[in-house]
Order: sequence, then structure tokens, then C-alpha cells
Amino acid sequence: GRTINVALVGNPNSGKTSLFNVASGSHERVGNYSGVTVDAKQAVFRQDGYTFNLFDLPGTYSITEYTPEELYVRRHILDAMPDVVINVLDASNLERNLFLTTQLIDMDLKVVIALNMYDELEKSGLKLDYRNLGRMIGIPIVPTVASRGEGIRELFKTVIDVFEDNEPIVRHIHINYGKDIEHSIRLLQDEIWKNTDLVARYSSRYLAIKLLCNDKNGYEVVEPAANFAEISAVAEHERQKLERQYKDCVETIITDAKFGFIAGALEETCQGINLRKNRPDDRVD
Ligand code: GDP
Ligand code: MG
Ligand code: K
Repeated sequence: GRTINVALVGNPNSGKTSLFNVASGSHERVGNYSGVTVDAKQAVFRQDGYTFNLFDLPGTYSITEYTPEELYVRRHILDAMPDVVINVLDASNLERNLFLTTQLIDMDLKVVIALNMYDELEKSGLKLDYRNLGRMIGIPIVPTVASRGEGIRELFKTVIDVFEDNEPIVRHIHINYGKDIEHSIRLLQDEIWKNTDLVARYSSRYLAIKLLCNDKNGYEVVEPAANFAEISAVAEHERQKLERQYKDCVETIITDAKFGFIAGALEETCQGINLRKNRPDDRVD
């Protein structure tokens, strides 16, 4: 059997460690405390003839570069390059949790969503057509109740299907950031594509987005490239043009578009949800 490297990515308290423990038979501490030590737990287990090398990563609301946890998760994804990411969602707080999903979509990764706390969703009376939601975002969704071990086998079966490209739902969708930003992304991608080392390791769209957002870690990734001067000149020019035009930084425009995308997808698939209540910037921790 083959080995699949899998990383658990999700908001704090979405149930990542519970899922990690129940899948791997580990006994890591589960709970509601913050003050996280930034390190990954790793466990190896087998299912259906495959070996899973599973990483439990620190909880984050976002994968930018503003906290050590965010940077840790981002570096793990970019450097360790997991074969499949399991995005663990707290189903009782969908809109907020899906923000991180939109960042995974930008990264063009193989993703499976564990729709965790599914028991809470059912109690809440919300009606979610999660299969249709999965089709809309191009990511298969498997309901789980990690604290009771429910849905976990099915989850890892789906990980195998995504790894082997058997899963019909998977399609690499792009969130549309509007005509002007999409034009700048394409120009910058043209420049990035000239460097085969870069495109062998990273999604050119993801790098283009990060550079347009003036993201420091994005620049660090591109800096060793032989054509760094050309890439950064195009990025600088396009970013300044967009910021003059929108009188706002590109990151803000992209964040708004992501929330628009989530709201649209949930409006189509979820009855009874109250949208735009839980933006990550409203968080209090
Ligand atoms: P993490 O911060 O993402 O690692 O989340 P934890 O695994 O530590 O879980 C946070 C809390 O949610 C713990 O009290 C778990 O027992 C609980 N929990 C985990 N999964 C579920 C679930 O599916 N349903 C419910 N109701 N509680 C869960
Ligand atoms: Mg945890
Ligand atoms: K926790």
C-alpha cells in the first residue's frame, strides 16, 4: 500500500485533535484551552491498505502570516507539501470556518472537508445540503462527529479517493476576484511561469495573489528565483495600479470577495443560516 501524508487544518476548537486521536489511536490532550505551543503532532496508522502519516497542526482562523500559528501552518503546507489536507470545520459556525477554506482553494491543494460537530448542526435545526456545497466549492465534504468517532472511516476513504484522483467532486475552482484583479493575477502568473522551479513547487495563482497582497512570506518564497527582479517589478506595478483604482489594499478587496463567495455558496445550500455574523476580524481572542 502507499503512504499518504495528511495535514489537519482548521480553526481552534473545530475538533482537529479529537479527530487526530480517534483516527490514530493517540491520546493527545483535547480541550478548550488557548496558549498553544506551536508544534505539530504526528501519528501513523493504516486503513484500507494505505498508510496515513497524519499531522495535527495548530488551530488558525487564516493562513496569512500574522501569528506564529498561521505561519507554522503555511510553512507546513508549502514545505512539507502534504498529499491531502483535511480541512476540519466546526459545522455550527460555518461561515467563519469556511474563510480558511477559501485560502486553501487559492493554494490549489487536494482538500477534503471534515464537517465536524455535525451533531451540533443537526441540533441547531439548520438544513445544509453539504453535497451540493461540496460541488460548489470543488471539495468533497464528509460529516463527522470526531468526539464520538463517527464518520472517520468514511473521511479517510474519501482522502484515498482524492489522493488517487477517483473523487468526481474534486475540481480546482478559483474564486473570482473581479476583472481587474484577475487581469493582474494573470500578468503576474505569466512572469512566474517563466521560472520552472517555482511552478514545480507552488501554485502560480497562489503566489501571484500573495505578491499582489504585498505578503512578506510570499516574497520570501519568490526571492531565490532567477527572475525575481522581473516578477517583483510586475507585482509592484500591478499592486500600485489596483490600490490607486480601489483606494484600498488588495488583501482587503480579496477578503471581501472571499466572504461574498462564502455567503453565495451558503445562501444556495443552507436554510436558516444568519450570514455575515462571524467575520474573523470580529474575533476576540
Ligand atoms: P482542536 O482545537 O481543533 O484540536 O479541537 P479539540 O479536538 O480540542 O476539540 C475541542 C472541543 O470540541 C473538545 O471539547 C471536544 O471534545 C469537542 N468536540 C470535538 N469534536 C466534536 C464533535 O464532533 N461534536 C461535538 N459536540 N463536540 C466535539
Ligand atoms: Mg488541538
Ligand atoms: K483546543
